Amino acid sequence: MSCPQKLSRRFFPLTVEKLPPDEEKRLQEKGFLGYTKLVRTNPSLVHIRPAYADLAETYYNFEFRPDDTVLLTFPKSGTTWLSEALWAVRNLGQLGQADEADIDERVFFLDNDFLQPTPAGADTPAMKRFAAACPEGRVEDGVALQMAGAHKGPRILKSHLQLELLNPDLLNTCKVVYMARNPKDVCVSYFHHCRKNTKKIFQGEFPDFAETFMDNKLLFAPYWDHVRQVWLRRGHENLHFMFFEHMKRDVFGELRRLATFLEADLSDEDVQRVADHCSFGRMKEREARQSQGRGPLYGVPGFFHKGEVGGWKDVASQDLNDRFDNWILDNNCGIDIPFVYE
Ligand code: PPS
Repeated sequence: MSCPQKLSRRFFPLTVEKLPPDEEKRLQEKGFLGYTKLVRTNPSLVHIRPAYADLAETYYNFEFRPDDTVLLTFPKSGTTWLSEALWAVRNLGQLGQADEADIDERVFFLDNDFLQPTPAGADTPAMKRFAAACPEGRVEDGVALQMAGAHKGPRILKSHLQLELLNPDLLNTCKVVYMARNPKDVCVSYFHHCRKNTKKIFQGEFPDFAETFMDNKLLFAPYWDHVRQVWLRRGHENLHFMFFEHMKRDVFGELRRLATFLEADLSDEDVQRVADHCSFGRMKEREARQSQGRGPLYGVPGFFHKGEVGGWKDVASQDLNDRFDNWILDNNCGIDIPFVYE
């Protein structure tokens, strides 16, 4: 394997700027203590971790290939579930491998280069794999990006980046799957993720978290731009738009439609095997085994929290619910994405 040559690069059409100190201060006052620094794109105001600033153009130029399968999601929308399902559809003959390697070793998580950038010189198993795959690679050019670039494929790749921050040729190049989840449950799931994270990302209370979500100040926000950019392109032949709630209601039917989109020739028995492989119980069990001795998935003990629809009702007051409903009305007006809330 060798690293790809740098071809002529596209100009990244946005700038990336630091969050103004008063906004940072406001986040800290609300309880966002783990990641006190963020950057955001200008003008589209996507909030990202600082390491993104040096890699924005590289992400924008990341080359997709016709045999790639790309999963895009806003965080907490069922990324891990669908990653496992996509991997299983593509690897039905070797499902046992999922017990050996966690999901990020089987599916390339492109965002790792700014979410958990590898320190240069780190002596970790991931760095050893990087050195072997990209002997001339430079850590500062993105380990995950170069590892993915060096893989001969077919690849499964995932990202939480907005569609418009990725290569403009993406949809015309390969199959893209988008999974959306209703914003109320995304918000609750995101809250638990940040509260339980070993990096103590958020130490405040749910109402402050929800306000920050609605204010588009959370990492990867704004939520609506993320979903809207893909929803408006949902008729594209290379795009398959899915909902978390539909998977909950009819996992067999959704996986059957997914397999058809992927042109995977699966029998009913195969589809059922995929469904079983990525069931909540199986995934939770697998993660519990794999996290022993090296910490939980994404630093979140109990990452597989509930995996339900409607968890919002247990944490939000009537007042907060009303404000959320108004926010949804304002933002969904005109695009009418048919979210399911219970
Ligand atoms: S992340 O951190 O952005 O990658 O999180 P993401 O994987 O997108 O979303 C995590 C939520 O998905 C739930 N989940 C599942 N639900 C049902 N079935 C399966 N198999 C499954 N796998 C993951 C997970 O429990 C998180 O939701 P909550 O509501 O927090 O439990």
